[in-house]
Amino acid sequence: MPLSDEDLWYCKQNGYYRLPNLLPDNLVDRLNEATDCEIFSMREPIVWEDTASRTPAAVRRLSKILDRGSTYLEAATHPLILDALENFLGPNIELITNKHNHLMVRPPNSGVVPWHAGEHIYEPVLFTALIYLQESTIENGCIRIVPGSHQRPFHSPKRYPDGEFTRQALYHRALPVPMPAGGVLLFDDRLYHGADTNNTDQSRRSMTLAYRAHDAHDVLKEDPEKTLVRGERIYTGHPHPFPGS
Ligand SMILES: O=C(O)CCC(=O)C(=O)O
Repeated sequence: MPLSDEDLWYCKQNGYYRLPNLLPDNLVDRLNEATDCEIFSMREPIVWEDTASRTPAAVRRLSKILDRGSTYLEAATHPLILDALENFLGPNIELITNKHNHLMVRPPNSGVVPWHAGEHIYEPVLFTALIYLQESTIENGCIRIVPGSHQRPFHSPKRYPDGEFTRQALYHRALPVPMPAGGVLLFDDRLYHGADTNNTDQSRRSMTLAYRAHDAHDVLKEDPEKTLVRGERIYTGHPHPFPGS
């Protein structure tokens, strides 16, 4: 569904969009069941909270989530998400498999995600989707974003040295974004974001995925790290010979 001009203006200025509708409960339940199995079987690749204790309770992140069963791809290509992405990326959308493509498990006491921007300011290409399998709250360390920071000057880095971000004016402009289970948050991957410690006794699961517009100037159409999820891989640059020449 196309966003109103005002919503589109607001989201482009601020760099994020929170979908008004939730994914269906049945899909969220199936994602959680699949994730229980992945955690229990400790199937690599995994990022551990603590590499000294490789137990299901120490699984911080399941990597390569799109290789772990069709339910994850079903979520990643859900029409609610692709319809919303069309507002920012246009009609030809690719899902990227060599960026993000993971599920944050964030078990109890899971440590912070340090402040960072996913892409350099001169790479306005990727949109990130966070798909929530469980509710995300201030207490369990929900994501914090700096609205508008995707339009910062070129010289600001993707990451600041340890602890330095919290001394920047940017940090004081950050907002927490609590989300319900089944909620989806889209943001320009250049936006500064980070997440706090999970101070509860439950996990806080969310999938992190990256999307981009099929590039009008991509002459090579088949890239194994890009899956076309909507539209077509058309060349819209200058045709040669130019019609009528
Ligand atoms: O919500 C989180 O824990 C962090 C999300 C994030 O920044 C990521 O997955 O790259």
